[in-house]
Parts: sequence; structure tokens; C-alpha cells
Amino acid sequence: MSIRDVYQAVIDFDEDAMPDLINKEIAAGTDINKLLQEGLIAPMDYVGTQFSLGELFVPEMLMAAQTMKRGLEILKPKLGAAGGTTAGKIVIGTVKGDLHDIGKNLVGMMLEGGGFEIIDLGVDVEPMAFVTAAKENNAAIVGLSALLTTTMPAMEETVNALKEAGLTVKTMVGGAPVTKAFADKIGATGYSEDAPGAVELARKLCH
Ligand code: B1M
Repeated sequence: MSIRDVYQAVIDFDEDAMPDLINKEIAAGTDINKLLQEGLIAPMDYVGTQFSLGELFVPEMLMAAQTMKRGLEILKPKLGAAGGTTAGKIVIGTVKGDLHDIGKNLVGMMLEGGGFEIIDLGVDVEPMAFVTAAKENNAAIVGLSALLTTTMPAMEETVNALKEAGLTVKTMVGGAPVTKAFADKIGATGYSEDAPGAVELARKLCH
């Protein structure tokens, strides 16, 4: 039994085996962040590369994603232990045209674990839906996720819509193709490369 078995289950799409494998690793005292990074996130990178090479197709990416999600659900309560910092409300979502939600969910889970209240708008979220939710919830931060280069412009549209609505809410962006330079260019308040970094950033933005 090792993290390698968890990795292998994701690339074998062995969703049924996942709960048992994850629970065994937890019981064995495996570091939760290591389990997440090496057992669940790393195989998705492999799957993405195989997809780019034409060795795997969309249904396979989806099966790998479902298997990964099964493992994530079990890890959820253990992620991002609250650090006793000032919590705030964060509206989070994947931008218009983009259906990828694993990274966004992971970020949301870790922020929740970090003591923030999360209002998750889901995927394919219109800019105005972010504006409405930020207003209604008096959110401190709006978090935007994008996984496609073709949906990055929707991130800029959303940041602009929030500004045009006169909201003082801070914006935090992330997702595989997103960079700090892009975040700066579109006028987002902050950028994080990964989920633990998003918690750190949100804490900074709320101080
Ligand atoms: Co898609 N897909 N996909 N896909 N998919 C990618 C993103 C791709 C890189 C694969 C590839 O070609 N190598 C490629 C994008 C190319 C590009 O634009 N540069 C791609 C493509 C092309 C597509 C389609 C267009 C395929 C098609 O139909 N021809 C299509 C688009 C559909 C759409 O959105 N409109 C599509 C569809 C799908 C599935 C539905 C099959 C499935 C998504 C299932 C789901 O999410 N429920 C899927 C998957 C699974 C992937 C890959 C394999 C894995 C994504 C993932 O979940 N990673 C992906 C390849 C890859 O990224 N390795 C790929 C694991 C996740 C934990 O990481 O989401 O990066 P990630 O999140 C990280 C950080 O980015 C960051 O923190 C997270 C954790 O550390 N982060 C934030 C994310 N959001 C953040 C927000 C923050 C802060 C940090 O603040 C708010």
C-alpha cells in the first residue's frame, strides 16, 4: 500500500477502489498534503499530458476526474486546518464557458477549512452572476477559476463587471493557464498558483 496505488487508481479510473485506498493511507498516517499532491493531483497532470498527445480522450479525462473527486470528498474534512484568522465571505466560481471544477472545488474546500464562508456559484458562471452574488452576500473576495486559455477573457470581463458595478470587493484568480502577469494585466487583486496558496492569499486580502 502506498500513495502510488492512489495515483494508479486515478489513471485506471478505478473509482470503486478509491475510498478504501484513501482511507488506508489516512489510517497509516500519510501526510494529507502529500497524499493530495502526489496521489490525486499528479495523475491528473499525467492524464492531461496523455490527452494532449492524443493517447486519451474526453471520456477518459472525465472518468479520471470522477475518480479523483471520490478521493477528494474523503480528504475534504482534513484539508486546510483553520488557523484562527479573520474569516470572511468568499464568492467562488468557474468563469463563463468553462466547465472545469475540480481545482475550483479544491480551492473552495481549503478556503472553507481555513475558516472562510464559501458561496460556490459552480461552473460556467456569467460575470453578472458574480456581481449579484458579491452584492447579496457582501463578499470580501470574489474568486475566479479558469482552466482554458479560451475562457481567460471571461475572467477579465468578470473583474471589469465587478468594478463597473462599483463594488470594492477584492478579486482572486487562478487555474492552470492563469499567471501572475495575467492577473496583474486584468487588474485582479491577487493570484494564486494552487489551493494552499489561495488560503494564504485570502488571509492577506482580508487583513
Ligand atoms: Co479539460 N482541458 N477540457 N476537461 N482538462 C485541460 C484543462 C487541458 C489543459 C488538457 C490538455 O489539453 N492537456 C486542456 C486546456 C488547454 C488550454 O486551453 N490551454 C483542456 C481541454 C482542451 C478541454 C476541452 C476543450 C476538451 C474538448 O472537449 N475538446 C473541454 C472543455 C469543456 C469546457 O470547459 N467548456 C474539456 C473538458 C474536460 C472534462 C469535462 C472532460 C474534465 C473536467 C471535469 C471537471 O472539472 N469536472 C477535464 C479535465 C479533467 C481536464 C484535466 C485533465 C485536469 C483538470 C483538473 O481537474 N486538474 C486538464 C489537464 C490538466 O490541467 N492537467 C484539462 C486537477 C486540479 C486539481 O487542478 O484545476 O489546475 P487545477 O486547479 C489547481 C490550480 O490551477 C489552482 O489550484 C488548484 C489546486 O491546486 N486553481 C486556483 C484553480 N482554480 C483556482 C482559483 C483560485 C486559485 C487557484 O482562486 C480563486
